[in-house]
Amino acid sequence: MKIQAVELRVLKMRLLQPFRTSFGVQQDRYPLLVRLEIDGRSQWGECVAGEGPWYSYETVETAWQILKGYLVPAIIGREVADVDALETLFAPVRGHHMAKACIEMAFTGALAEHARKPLATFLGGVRDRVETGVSIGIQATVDELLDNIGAQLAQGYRRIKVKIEPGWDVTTIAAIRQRYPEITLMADANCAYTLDDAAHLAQLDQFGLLMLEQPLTAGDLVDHAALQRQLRTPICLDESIESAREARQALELGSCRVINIKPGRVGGFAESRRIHDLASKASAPVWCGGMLETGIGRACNVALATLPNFRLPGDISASDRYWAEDIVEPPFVLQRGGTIAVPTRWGLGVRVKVDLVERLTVRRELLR
Ligand code: NPG
Repeated sequence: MKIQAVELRVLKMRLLQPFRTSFGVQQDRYPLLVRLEIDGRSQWGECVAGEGPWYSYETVETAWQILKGYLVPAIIGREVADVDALETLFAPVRGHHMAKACIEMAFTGALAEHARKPLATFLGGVRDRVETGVSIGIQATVDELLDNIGAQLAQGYRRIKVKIEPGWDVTTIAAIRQRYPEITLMADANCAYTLDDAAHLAQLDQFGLLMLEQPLTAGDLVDHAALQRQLRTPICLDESIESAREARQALELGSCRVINIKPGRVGGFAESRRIHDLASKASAPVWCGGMLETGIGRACNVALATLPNFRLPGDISASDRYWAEDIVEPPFVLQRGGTIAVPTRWGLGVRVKVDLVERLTVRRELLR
């Protein structure tokens, strides 16, 4: 597989609703897309880095710089036989897993297409639809949140994740449980607490949450282990798990009982697979998170979520949850039982609407 050229683009896309987390509010998304030219064909990938260094130290700007300065020069004009070879070429660059992941995923899409298989089948997936939940940002009032949850349930979503932060946690979750006693519910703190909040967070145990996601700061596996010992609610780690190494350490230390795998966060599909297998061995379920992706990243997430140990619904909502018009065809739609169908065409499985991408592009560079 010869990588002849790589195009980088940043798009500007307006989210249908602003998304508020403990990091702040997001209204516009600036997805960084890569297009690999391999054997005369285009393969698209999406980088999940955010606009600022809140969720991760990586940003759209740093990813662009690392891609242009280091990762693309390492592969351009080269025969790259497989993902192992690609990972070896990227290994000298420390970290920057989001920048690496978009190339790795596009390259894997090319391999799947070459093998004449849908991405999910190529990765070893075992299902033709994936269960999906929805992630609801922090709202202005509890009533608004309750109405929003009602609307998502009416649409067919089966698992509700709400964002929490100090001041918007125990009483908010109590109100949700009172209105919706039976729903599958979880909370995501995006690193907003410290171990000093353990007794406060333990009050969440009474609400039967599916899990509490990333309560403490990202690098802190030791304090997460101490917190997990004080909670009945399973802790799920997201920001803390940048690669299989942290996954192994977290499982060994007891820092979590569940892992959120985002292929775009951990360096791509191969590293996701390693985390998936480690968790499987430790009898810890995994699920696929989301980063407000366009249909390109979503197609990757859907494919990954077909692996056997993805046993919990993902943050892989339908395209119309995010965008007035997605940049892929067909868009992802919510189907019976709160599921999304896995594309069956070879490779990525969806067609990129190049004209629309062109119109949304705010920055572009072709590297040869
Ligand atoms: O549906 O894609 C989605 C969003 C899911 O809540 C979600 N993502 O912390 O997992 C997260 C959160 C997030 C989104 C974080 C964007 C950072 C940026």
